[in-house]
Amino acid sequence: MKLLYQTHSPYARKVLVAAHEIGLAERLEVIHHETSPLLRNETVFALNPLGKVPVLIVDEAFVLFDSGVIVDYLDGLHEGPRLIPAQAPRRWRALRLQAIALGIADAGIEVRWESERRPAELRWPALRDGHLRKIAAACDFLERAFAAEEADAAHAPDIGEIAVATALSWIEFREVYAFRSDRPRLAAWYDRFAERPSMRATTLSGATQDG
Ligand SMILES: N[C@@H](CCC(=O)N[C@@H](CS)C(=O)NCC(=O)O)C(=O)O
Repeated sequence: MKLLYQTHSPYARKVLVAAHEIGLAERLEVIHHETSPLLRNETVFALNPLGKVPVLIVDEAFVLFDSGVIVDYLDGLHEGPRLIPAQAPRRWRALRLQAIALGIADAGIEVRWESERRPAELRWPALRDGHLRKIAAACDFLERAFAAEEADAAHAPDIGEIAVATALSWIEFREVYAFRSDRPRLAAWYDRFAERPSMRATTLSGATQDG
C-alpha cells in the first residue's frame, strides 16, 4: 500500500503513528507530497478531490482519504487491540478524543493562515484569536480529562490518544500555541507518549509551501 504523506502534517502523522502501533508500517510505502490550497498538487488531486493528504492507495481501484477513514481501514487489517475500540465506553472516549484533536489541528492551521500564511494586509487578528481560544479550551478539556483518568491509564494506545499526541506535537512544532502552560497533566501525558517508538519514528519536519 502507498501512503501519500507529508512530513509536517498532523493528520498524516496520525495515520503513520497508528500504522506503527499496529505493526503495519512496513506494509506502507510512504511518499511525501506538498499540498496547499495555493499550490495544486496534481497527483494528490487525481486521487482526492479535496487535494489533501493523507491518501492511502490500497490498489488502483481502491483509494481512501481522510486520516480517520484510513485509520479505520488499517484497523481491520491486524489482530491486536483495536485502535478504534469496539465497546463503550472506550470507543466513545477514543472517538471523542480524536474529534478534539482534529479540531485542534484544524484551528491551528487557521491560526497559521491568520498569522503568517496570508499576505500581511489580509490577516484578521480577531479571527486568529478566535481559533486560538478554541485550541486553549480544547487543551483545558484534555487537562481535565487526563487528570480524571490518571489511575486508569494502562491500555494499548487508541486512535484518540494517537490523534491528541500528533495534534499537540504539531502545534508545538509550529509554535502555534503553548499547550504546556498551566497544564501539567497534559504536558506529562504528552511527554510520555512522545517517547513511544511510533512517535520517535515519525518526527515532524519541513516548511509549509504555499507557492
Ligand atoms: N480532515 C483531513 C485533513 C487533511 C488535511 O487538511 N491535510 C493537509 C495537510 S496538513 C492538506 O493536505 N492540506 C492541503 C489543502 O488544504 O489544500 C484528514 O484528517 O485527513
